[in-house]
Amino acid sequence: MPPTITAFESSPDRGRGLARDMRVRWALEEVGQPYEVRLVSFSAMKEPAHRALHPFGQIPTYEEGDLALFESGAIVLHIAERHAGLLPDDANARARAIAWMFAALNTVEPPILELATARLLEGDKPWSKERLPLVKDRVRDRLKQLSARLGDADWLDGTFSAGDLMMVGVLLRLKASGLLDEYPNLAAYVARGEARPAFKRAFAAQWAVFTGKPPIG
Ligand code: GTB
Repeated sequence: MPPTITAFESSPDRGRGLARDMRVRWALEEVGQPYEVRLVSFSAMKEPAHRALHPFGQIPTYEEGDLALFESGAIVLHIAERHAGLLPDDANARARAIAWMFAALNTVEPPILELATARLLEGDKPWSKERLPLVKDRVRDRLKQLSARLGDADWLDGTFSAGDLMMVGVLLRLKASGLLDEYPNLAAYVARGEARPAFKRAFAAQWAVFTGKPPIG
């Protein structure tokens, strides 16, 4: 039986691939594992049946036999550990790839989420105009540091790994903001991730949920 993941029945991003099921789909495509998707509505996510899988009433979840997981990072790590293709064989390189996964989720993603909150949930507050530039600068700080580390390399630590998958997945949220374009090597890094056949297959699958059609182009 293939694993089953959950995704938004109706994604607020209108199929742009920004919800976190995209990372899980991408990881499964990279390792060549088939999977099934159960679509859940916002209200179903808060019901006891879904909360039994995800204590915070969110997507994505992952069910495989008697294993149920939540948290996109934990799910991608599980997939990467069980199947070849996302973590190097060398023990030290493997540990570094996992460190990049944590860096993506724990160091780079928080200011990006803060920016989304500032824009989407606090945009109408009287102090919003004053705060937004500060929040943007916190994102820039992280991008500058990441850009310096990546330099002219294709990937963060040698070959493509789950660390890159997670980092690209996190940075994608910035595409519409224009901030990524201030760091051309990061914009090119994200484009390299998006150009991977496994990314394209994952993107097409989540796009079809929203549109009922394959992506254009
Ligand atoms: N830390 C958890 C993980 O990494 O898995 C976070 C999971 C999470 O935030 N899930 C969101 C969710 O279920 C969907 S991805 N939200 C519903 C709820 O909390 O009730 C976050 C997301 C949502 C929408 C967009 N978008 O529209 O662009 C992007 C990302």
